[in-house]
Amino acid sequence: MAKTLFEKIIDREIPATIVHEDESCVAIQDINPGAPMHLLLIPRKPIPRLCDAGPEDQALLGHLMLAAGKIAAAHGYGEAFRLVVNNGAEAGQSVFHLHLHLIGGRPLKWPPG
Ligand code: D5M
Repeated sequence: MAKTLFEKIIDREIPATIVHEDESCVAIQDINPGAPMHLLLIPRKPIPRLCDAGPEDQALLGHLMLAAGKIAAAHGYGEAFRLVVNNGAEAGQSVFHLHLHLIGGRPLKWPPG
């Protein structure tokens, strides 16, 4: 299987600004930020979409959520941030390696577009 874009970033084959790394995920700055903080939390495991995750991924998904809160706090936005997962092309997903958008630092409207 060809590596995903995010696997190449994790493997340092493509440059990115890495702001967090642990045994199961990496967080990078989004190349096209939509807010003062716009990070992508990427599991090392290349699950294409959230709907492709299985019961074996339960701990990993929980890890991503908890890591997101800690990373938001480390960036000064621990009390006000948003997590977004685009699942599928029709929902706006463009990179088919599961990732959580972690957004903060400006007022956020609801519902998103
Ligand atoms: O989100 C995919 C996100 O990935 C989108 O916000 C742009 C970002 N992106 C694309 N290429 C790069 C690189 N090279 N570095 C950092 N960020 C990148 P989605 O939910 O799939 O639309």
